[in-house]
Amino acid sequence: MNNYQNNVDNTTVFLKDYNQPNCTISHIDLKFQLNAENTTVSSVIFLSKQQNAKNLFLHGKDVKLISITDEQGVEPHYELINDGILIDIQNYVNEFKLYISNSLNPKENTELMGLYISNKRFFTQCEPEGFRKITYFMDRPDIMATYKVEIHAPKNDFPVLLSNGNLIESKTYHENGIEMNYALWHDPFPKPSYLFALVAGDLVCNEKFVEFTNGIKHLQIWVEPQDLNKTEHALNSLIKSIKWDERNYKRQLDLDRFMMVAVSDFNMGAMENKGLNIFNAKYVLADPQIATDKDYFNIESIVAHEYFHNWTGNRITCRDWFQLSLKEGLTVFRDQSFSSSQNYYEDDEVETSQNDTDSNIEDDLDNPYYFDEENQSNNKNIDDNILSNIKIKYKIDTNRIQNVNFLKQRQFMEDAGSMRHAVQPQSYKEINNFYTTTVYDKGAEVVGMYHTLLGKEGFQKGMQLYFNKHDGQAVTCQDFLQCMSDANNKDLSQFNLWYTQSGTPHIYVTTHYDETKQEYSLTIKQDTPVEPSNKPFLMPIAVGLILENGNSLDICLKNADKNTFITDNNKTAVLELSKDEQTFTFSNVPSLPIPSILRGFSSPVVLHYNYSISDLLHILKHDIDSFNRWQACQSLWIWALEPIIEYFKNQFNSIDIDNRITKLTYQDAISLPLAIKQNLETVMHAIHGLVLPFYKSNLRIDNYDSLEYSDFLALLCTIPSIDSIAEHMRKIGSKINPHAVNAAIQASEILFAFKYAKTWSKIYSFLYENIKQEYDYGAYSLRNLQNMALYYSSVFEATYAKFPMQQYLTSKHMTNTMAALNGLIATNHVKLNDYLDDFYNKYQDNQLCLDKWFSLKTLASNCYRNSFDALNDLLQHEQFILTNPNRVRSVLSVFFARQTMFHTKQGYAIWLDYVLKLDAINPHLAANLAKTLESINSYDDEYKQEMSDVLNQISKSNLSKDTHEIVENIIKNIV
Ligand code: HT7
Ligand code: ZN
Repeated sequence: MNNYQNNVDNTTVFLKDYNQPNCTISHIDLKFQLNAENTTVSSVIFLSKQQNAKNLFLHGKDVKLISITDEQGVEPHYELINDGILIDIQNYVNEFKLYISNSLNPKENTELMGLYISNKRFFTQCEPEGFRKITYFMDRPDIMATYKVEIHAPKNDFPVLLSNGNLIESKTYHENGIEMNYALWHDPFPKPSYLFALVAGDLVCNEKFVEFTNGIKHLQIWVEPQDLNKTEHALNSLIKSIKWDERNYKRQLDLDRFMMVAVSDFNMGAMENKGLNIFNAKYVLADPQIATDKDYFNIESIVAHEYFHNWTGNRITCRDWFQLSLKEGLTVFRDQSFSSSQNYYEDDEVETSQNDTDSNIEDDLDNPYYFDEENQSNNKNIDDNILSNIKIKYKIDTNRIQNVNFLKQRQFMEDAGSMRHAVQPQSYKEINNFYTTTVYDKGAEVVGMYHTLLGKEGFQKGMQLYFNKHDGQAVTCQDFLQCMSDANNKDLSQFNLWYTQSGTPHIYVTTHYDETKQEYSLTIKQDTPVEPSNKPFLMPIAVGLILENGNSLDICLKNADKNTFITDNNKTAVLELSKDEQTFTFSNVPSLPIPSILRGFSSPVVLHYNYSISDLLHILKHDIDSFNRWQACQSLWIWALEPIIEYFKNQFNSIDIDNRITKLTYQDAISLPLAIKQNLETVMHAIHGLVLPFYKSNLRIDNYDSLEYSDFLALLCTIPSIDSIAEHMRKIGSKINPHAVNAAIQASEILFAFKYAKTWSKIYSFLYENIKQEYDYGAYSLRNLQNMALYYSSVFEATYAKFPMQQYLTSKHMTNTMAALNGLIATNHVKLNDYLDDFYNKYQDNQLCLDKWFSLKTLASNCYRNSFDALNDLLQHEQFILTNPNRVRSVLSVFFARQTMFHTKQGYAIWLDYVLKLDAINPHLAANLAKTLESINSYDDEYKQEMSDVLNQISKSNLSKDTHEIVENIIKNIV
């Protein structure tokens, strides 16, 4: 028998071994008799076999077989083997049925995969291989069947019984004196088993009947009774998502009823089960008292993501788990476009009227940024020179900036580390380990590159062909590529390498200006340092040329390839790089320009170009591309930080905890040698130069344009995180000393805070008074700027901490509450603990707020000399519950990712202790936490040594398949 998709031990599954199933299943009837410790599941499976099929393998894990019979009521020959049952089907006709009954114990299920209990309610999680923990089935995504589901449970405890599709029947009846609840659900759309869902318990719902293009739909969101008043935002986000998909992809909601459910114990963000999306409560529940703006934003984008899966994932699904990015990369691309479009007035409409010239320029300057005319004339005393810089029309997409920032920090790290894999991996041991940033976020960039290469219309043609051709099928990434290729009549075979080759490509650009010919050429080379045998990728490189006066030049390409797109009102060329080395020449270039390369981050690559500091300052001020302005700003910050990091490196040359400064003071920062602060002075001055005129002239809470710009300014003023600096270190091949980097960031924050203390306090005071409390993009942007100013103000007046204390005491919005506490943490204020205690007392009954408190306490623990005592107190806290992933992450993910005290002997010992503890409870969670050490090779030797020690120690334990695969990979790749 072929073992493919039947990964029963520690064997590796290979993409190349894929075989079509020897049977298909058209339908399954399921009957659940729910009981916490002994649930029984009975099924009737409708099968068709291939002519010569001898055996049928049904997956089944942690389930107890009660009976198996065929249509004649006869037990077939079978063998129970590891995690499944092998059935002799030789004697059956082509179409046959099997009747199976089994039992399982949901209460014991702390892995949160299959059927489990959370707060006395039943939930399921079947992706990727959880259905086999419910019953025996061909639990592989290329088996698509319709489902009828009968649920029985005591009415008192389980008044609500939900499953996929349409409710056919519900009633109550009596059994052994107990009132029982019964519901029958039917999902008419064939689906893979990973999309099956069941929810049962005491839940209430907020519902709306909303009219869409194909009729009125019944939308429901189910939560625990105390949370009903926190569901409006998620429900509205669903409505927005449905409308957006109708307008932009011509996709409609296919069911009459669509349900969302919140659950407190969940391994990921949410799950797109057909018609019954299940969400981690953190990504559904919101009101201004408990949720930050970021929470509101995340809820909107995750609700959209799960809804969009209905077409990209559910109706068209993956042939096997190697194709995970087919649905995840594409759906992330769609949710990112959705989120970006929420920042603007207009959506990304598919159909534009032929005569409507205004709407046809969206490829040039969609959502242009206008400097408010009226406002200009009202502010006669503004510095005209600077005004002219921001008067240019351009779009600002801070969502794109944040997405790329995340990708560069996390996915680039993965691509350079031991868990490196292609977007379409070639093999795995545990598929749970492949829900990675490469599959999701690099996968989304790959989809984005089709969009950039083919243009918006070409991309849509490809999408429509994909929907029409593959609806109801389980397909591959290559099927998607073929649709893009066929719909546009373009050979994209080279593009397939983005799916099959791992590692981040680096591109090296050199330029040449020929004054006499007025020609400017760019020579671009590509290679992938971590995978030298990679073949060259096909990638779009978006380039503009900026003149000395700050204007972007109209593009005129010499020998332009017919495929080269010119966008942004003729200011950007999308060059197609396909070889190891290529030269592109621009004509009519009147003077030496500064190239703005990789606008909008047009390909997921590391760019090497020898920009001078004045080039970067010029781009920061003048580029029409907001991404490249931000990128220039990041490069400037890093240039400023480098000498300071070097200085501290010499001070922190030992991993010993006592050798590290917990919090720098103003005195420490100001007494740094002048020479190492010079770059910083230049950068701070340039950034402040953008902030000052803006807030003086343009900051009005009713001015929509200034809202977008505030968000952008807040990003420019934020010093790169340790992860961004690590990304830069990898690029230049240097190693990280986390304590030195942390000290350099702190010193720079202090110096920036003090140098422009007046600006921060004025911005802060103005915004503190004026922003409305509710969530919308405008208020979100302004609060970002407000709280950036609060942060620097707090650092400046660290002793009194007037602003954060006042903000905490008067806050009506969790964003402001959290920002105030972060301000106190940043300065290690003497009253910090009193405030954190107050927060605890106020919010201890709300689990999501309690998670926030745990995170704040974890961050605060770094402030103290006895930091590990503080952290250990937290880990011993009665509310620190290891079976709840949100709670675990609120402490351990924060500690591992954001605390420099993690990088000590004691810190690594905590990693060892908790990865081991969690592995016995929830391997998926443990394996994800274990990944923290995957970037071991990026660290200075002494850190590496200590990390190796704990890795070697843990590898000797009896680990789950999940954690074992991660640890084994890390160890194997230590250099
Ligand atoms: N498709 C979903 C995947 C998922 C998942 C995977 C493994 C373990 C638990 C899980 N919960 C959800 C998430 C998504 O929408 O991308
Ligand atoms: Zn997804």
